[in-house]
Amino acid sequence: MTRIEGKQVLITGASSGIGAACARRFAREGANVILWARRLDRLEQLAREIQTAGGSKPLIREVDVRGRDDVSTAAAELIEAGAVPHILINNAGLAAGFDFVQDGDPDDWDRMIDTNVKGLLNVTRSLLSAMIRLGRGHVINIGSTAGHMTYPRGNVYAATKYAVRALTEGMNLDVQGTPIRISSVDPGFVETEFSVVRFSGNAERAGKVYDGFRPLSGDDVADTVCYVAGLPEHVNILDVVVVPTAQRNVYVVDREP
Ligand code: NDP
Ligand code: 8X3
Repeated sequence: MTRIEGKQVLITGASSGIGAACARRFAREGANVILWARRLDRLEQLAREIQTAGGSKPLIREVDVRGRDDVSTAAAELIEAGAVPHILINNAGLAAGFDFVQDGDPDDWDRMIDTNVKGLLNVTRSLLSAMIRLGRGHVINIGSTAGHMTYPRGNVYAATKYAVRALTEGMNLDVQGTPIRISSVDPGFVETEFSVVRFSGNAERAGKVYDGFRPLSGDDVADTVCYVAGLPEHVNILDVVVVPTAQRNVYVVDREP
């Protein structure tokens, strides 16, 4: 029996990439996973896959983390049903565009700030009080190496991930006096749909981001998240940075020619 078995684990942005990998991994560990994202068809497919592999039936719901009312309603339903997550993985996020600030599209800025920062706040605020009332809970924020160092054209995306780092620190202070744990897992390059989304569906351009080296997979990050979540309750990893071996800092990468 692992420390994860039987726990309720809410994963935002579970329809793809790191979130979907966490869903599969936590379900395999015996957790009851609760999966939120905007693409319900993807969640339905993932839920079927998890059940076929022997996992418990996931609770799925179409939730846009930017919609404060929608998030509150979805969270209230979980609380009402006695399904307050033991573990909340704040993963939903994106990069939109790759421009200098002077050329940037303010709509891209809004999407990133509204999702990566305000979305994370919406979800956390809707559930943290219930976790505190129950005297248990672990919030794991998915940050980024871009929350530790910026890179050319990374401006607003990096700013959102710096904000996630500040929120991890701040939330940890906010739960002072409770047994709640707040952690951050900060990956470097992970090959998911992230770059396809950033480049508005241009898969060829997205693929070039990972040319000449072996990036992390969603499963690699899920391993780290699972490790952080599975530690004894008196142990908390505040922040872990996980990168491909070839990645030397946020933008220096050993690439095969
Ligand atoms: P993907 O694009 O593969 O997955 C992003 C997920 O976020 C999708 O499931 C998407 O679901 C969901 N999402 C996006 N916007 C919203 C929204 N408004 N409401 C709810 N869900 C939303 O990328 P990754 O798996 O790589 O990204 C996951 C997290 O990891 C992000 O926070 C990202 O910043 C972070 N990260 C990624 C790295 C990488 O190199 N890939 C490195 C470091 C951090 P849907 O569209 O169905 O709503
Ligand atoms: C995503 C990492 O460097 O591709 O957080 O922007 S990067």
